[in-house]
Amino acid sequence: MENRIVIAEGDITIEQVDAIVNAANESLLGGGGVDGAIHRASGPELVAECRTLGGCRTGDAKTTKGYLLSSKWVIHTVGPVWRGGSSGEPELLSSAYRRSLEEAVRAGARTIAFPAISTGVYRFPPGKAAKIAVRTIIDFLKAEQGQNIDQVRLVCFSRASVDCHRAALKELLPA
Ligand code: AR6
Repeated sequence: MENRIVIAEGDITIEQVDAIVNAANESLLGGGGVDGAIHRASGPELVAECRTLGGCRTGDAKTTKGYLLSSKWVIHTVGPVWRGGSSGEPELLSSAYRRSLEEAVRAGARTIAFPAISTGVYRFPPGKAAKIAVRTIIDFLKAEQGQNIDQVRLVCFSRASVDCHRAALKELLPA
């Protein structure tokens, strides 16, 4: 399991994986943060395909091609806006990770890179989010469906985010 979950620091748009995950909003029509970066790097055909999808509910995920990206697929998911934690935010964040992994398997992607969904504009506390991300990924990789995935990369945009994910991995996957 150890080498199937990798924590990296950097820009997800240059990841060499079969699929990258986008932390989108329900419109799927683009935005700021990692969503803006992915749309810029993929080119205008990405939003054109997104327009055909009819949006995406919070906690769900939908797949498009990657266009100018090196990854073949973009899996667009929508994490929850943090509203204090009693509005189903943990369950919805877990669902965003799980549905993205299901979409990866459906597309035939064996390597997948995630950003730290909901921890930017949507204000989910990074430590709590990292634990949910790592827990959900471990559970998925252990299950039968997870045998179709070789590697999940958690691509962090700051050192602090790397530290959160390292701590979560250490706690949830003791050596
Ligand atoms: N590579 C990897 N991670 C990144 C990158 C990048 N190029 N750019 C930012 N991050 P956010 P959210 C990190 O705000 O909280 C958009 O407008 C960032 O530091 O992108 O899910 C959408 O359209 C943070 O850790 O997504 C939605 O409206 C993480 O990615 C809304 O923001 C997520 O931050 C979604 O908010």
